[in-house]
Amino acid sequence: MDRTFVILKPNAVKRGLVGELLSRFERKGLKLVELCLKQLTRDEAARLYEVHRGKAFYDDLLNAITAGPVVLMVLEGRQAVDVVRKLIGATDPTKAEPGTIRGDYGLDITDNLVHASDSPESFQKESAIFFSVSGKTH
Ligand code: 3AN
Repeated sequence: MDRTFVILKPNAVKRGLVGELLSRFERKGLKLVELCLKQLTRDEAARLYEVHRGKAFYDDLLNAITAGPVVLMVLEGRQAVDVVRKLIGATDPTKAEPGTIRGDYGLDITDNLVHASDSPESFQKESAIFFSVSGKTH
């Protein structure tokens, strides 16, 4: 079965949206296979956002994702990567369609509520930063 890796960003946790956002994924039929609350280290954040190193928004991105605890999860279901990308909506919340998470809950592009893998390869790479094969958190 297909899997994807999702992070509920610090702003989502701070605003008390964890239950609401989790329930959107569950109602869609995605199954939770990993779930944990964690304060990311600078090093973990740098590994997660390696592809963005050197971009103008890179430092802001690292500061935002380490600003407070996040919720990390692995979701399982048919075409999980694409399905979750559709549920969260466009990267810029001002452009995200109503009905998507980013379209419904926010305006900030840096702390845009949710991160989700954009390919099965990204899922493998990103989930390995936080979850070992046995499913235990590091
Ligand atoms: P997505 O999260 O939709 O996959 P990416 O992977 O292109 O988007 O970007 C990763 C993160 O970088 C986004 N979630 C957002 O927080 C931040 N980001 C992307 N583009 C910009 C931008 N133009 N200005 C500020 N932050 C950005």
